[in-house]
Amino acid sequence: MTTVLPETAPGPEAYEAAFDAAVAADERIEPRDWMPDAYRATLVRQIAQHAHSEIIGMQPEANWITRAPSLRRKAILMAKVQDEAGHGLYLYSAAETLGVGRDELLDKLHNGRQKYSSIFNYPTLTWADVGAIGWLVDGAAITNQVPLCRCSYGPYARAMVRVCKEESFHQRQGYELLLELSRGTEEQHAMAQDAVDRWWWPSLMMFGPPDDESAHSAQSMAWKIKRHSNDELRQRFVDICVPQAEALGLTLPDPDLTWNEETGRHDFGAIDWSEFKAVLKGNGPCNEARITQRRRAHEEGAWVRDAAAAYAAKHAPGDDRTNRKEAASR
Ligand code: FAQ
Repeated sequence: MTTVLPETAPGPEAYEAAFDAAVAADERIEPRDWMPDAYRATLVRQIAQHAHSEIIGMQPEANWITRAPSLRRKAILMAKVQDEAGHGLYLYSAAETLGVGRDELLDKLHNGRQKYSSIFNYPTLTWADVGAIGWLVDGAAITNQVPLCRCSYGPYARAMVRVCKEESFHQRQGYELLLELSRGTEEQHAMAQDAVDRWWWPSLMMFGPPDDESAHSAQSMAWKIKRHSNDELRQRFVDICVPQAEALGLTLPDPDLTWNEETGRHDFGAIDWSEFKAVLKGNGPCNEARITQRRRAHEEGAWVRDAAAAYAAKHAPGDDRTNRKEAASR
C-alpha cells in the first residue's frame, strides 16, 4: 500500500482514509501499514483458525499411515500429511506478522479459546475415508481458499497461493483413490460410497453458517478479506462435485439434489445446522480425542522446541562463539 499523507502531522482519520482507499483500489495491506484494530483482530481470528485447522487436520488421515494398502499409497499419504503441517507453519507465520506469537495462538487452541474447522471432528473409519477427505475436504478447502489468494492482507494472500497449489494435488490424489475403489470389487465400491455418504454433509458445513447467520461475513467482505459469502462458495462446491460424483460412479447422499434450469445451479437439501452447532460447541464425535492428542503432541515436542531455540540462540549474530568460529574460518 502506498500511503499518501498530508504535509502536516496526520490525524487518525488520514490513516483510516489511506487504508480505505487502498482496500477500495484492491491494493495489498502489508504488516507495517496502518490498519484498523478490528481488521487486525479479524485477520488474527481467521488466520489462527485456519492454521489450527491445518495441524489438527493432520490427525484423521495420519490415523491411516500405518495401514495404507501399498507403499505407493503410504508415501503419498505421508507427503500429504506433512504438507498440512507446512500449511500450518505458513499460516502461523502470516499471523505473526500481525503481532501475535505462535505460542499465544497455540495456547488458545489448547484451551479451547480459538476454533479449528468442524470437519476434523469426524472419525476416519475406513481406508476410503482418506479418499473422501482428499476429494471432498480438500476440494472444499480449495473452493474456499482460491479467493483468499486475493485477500487484502498481503502475507495471508501470498501464503494461500502455495497452499492452494498443494491442496489441488491433495484433491486429485483423493479423487484417484476413490475412483480406484469405486471401480474395484463390490466391497471396495461399497466402502467408497459409505465414506462419501459420511463426509458429504460435514464438507458442506466447512463453508460456515448460512449467510444470514454469519456474524463476520459482511465486514470481512467489505475489507476484502473474504471475497464471497459462505453460501456462494458452498453452492459453487456443490456444482463442482455433482459431475465429479457421476464420473466416480458414486452418489451424493441428498435426495433433494437436482439441477435447476432457471438458476443454472443445483438445488440441494437442508443442512442440519444443529449438528454443526453441536460440533462447534465441542460435542462432535472426535472433539475430545483431537484436542487431547494435540496437547499431548505439543507437550512431547517441548524438547524439540527447546533444542531449536538453544541452537538459534547459539548461532544468533553477535554470539561470541559464532563470531569466533566465523573469524577462525576467514
Ligand atoms: N468450523 O461469521 P462466520 C483445510 C465459526 S483448512 C469451525 O461465517 P467467518 C485443509 C467462525 O470462526 C479448513 N468454526 O465466520 C485441510 C466464527 O466463530 P468466531 C479451514 C466455524 O470467519 C484439508 C463463527 O463460526 N479453512 O481443510 C466454521 O467469516 C484436509 C461464525 O462464522 C479455513 O479456515 C467451521 N466450518 O467465516 C487440512 C479457511 N465455520 O470466530 C487437512 C479460512 C464458521 O466468531 C486435511 N477461513 N465457523 O468464534 C474462512 O474462510 C472463514 O473463517 C470461514 C468462516 C468461511 C471458515
